[in-house]
Amino acid sequence: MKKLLMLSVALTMSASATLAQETTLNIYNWSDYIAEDTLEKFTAETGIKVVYDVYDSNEVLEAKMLTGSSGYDIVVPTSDFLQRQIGAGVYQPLDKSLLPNLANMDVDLMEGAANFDPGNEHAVIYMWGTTGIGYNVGMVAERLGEDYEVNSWDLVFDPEIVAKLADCGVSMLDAPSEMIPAAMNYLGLDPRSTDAADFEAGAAHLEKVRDSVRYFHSSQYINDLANGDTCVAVGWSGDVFQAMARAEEAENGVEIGYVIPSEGALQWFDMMAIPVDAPNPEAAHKFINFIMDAQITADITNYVWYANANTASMPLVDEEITSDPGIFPTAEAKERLWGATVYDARTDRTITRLWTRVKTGQ
Ligand code: N2P
Repeated sequence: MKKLLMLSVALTMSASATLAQETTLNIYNWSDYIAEDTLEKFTAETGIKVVYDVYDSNEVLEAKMLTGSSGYDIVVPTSDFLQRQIGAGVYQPLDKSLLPNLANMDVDLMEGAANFDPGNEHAVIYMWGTTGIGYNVGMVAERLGEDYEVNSWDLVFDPEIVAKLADCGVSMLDAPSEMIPAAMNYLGLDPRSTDAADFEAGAAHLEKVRDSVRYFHSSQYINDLANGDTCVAVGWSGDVFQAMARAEEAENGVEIGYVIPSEGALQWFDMMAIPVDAPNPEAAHKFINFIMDAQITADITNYVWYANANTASMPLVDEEITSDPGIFPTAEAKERLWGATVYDARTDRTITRLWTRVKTGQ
């Protein structure tokens, strides 16, 4: 009897050891996009170990997703990319019975996300933001005059103006489906157009300012702005605010501003989703539900300066953030924002081809 009991204890122990070994969650998320303690807290609460990789480009993520067998349990595409990838059968439907914290989410914003994922069947909003302009207040004033008001895409798209800033360093996102439509919008074209001629025009305009652009990159600008190594960056809202915070912390005298230009800007949503071949979908659901906890999401917003879509978290988000129109745009500014457009494969190829030309001149 005693022997039998011991045997069953040994069996249980080895079973739980195997289980612990298996319970690893592989996450692939944007860089600079999570609070310092989020993963630690998740592991403390669930016992699930996390392996966390980062990217700074939807194209890079998409290539991995379309190849399959990425090994990831959670990825965070932007809504337009999400829709195209859902169409390609890349994601599994969520089991909402495992996501009670869905009740915390903002109904209107989730409805907006449902435009890309009907019924919110595959994904939950992680964070959202805008694509605008970060700038070094002092360096720009030195070059354009104290009275120059930074409120327009002129800063990067007017060839004469951007040429005056080239010496202090101008960067643009390496994000063709954001940069080309922004240029189209500047030319008075519909930024949501899918007409090849409009993309040609947008790209041709980018080529006119390209000589004034030091680099195209989607994460390097945070440190460069913060250190005063560059003075203007087309960038994502929270990332520019992180640059602001880093400069403040370094007490280096660098003052950064972020503007949603008066001509309008892209508003995007980044979505947590579970690949169809995720090794550990159960842990993935636990993670999505954990992120939707009011305090956890508030902690992330307070650290990365991105807006979230979690109504319950709002009272826990710093007032400095909720009241900043660069992070939570005013109703008036919202009217000037446009949503992401989902491109078919052919349009996507056009954009990729034009982007190579913009970046390399060929
Ligand atoms: C975080 C960038 C996330 C915004 N660094 C891109 N959608």
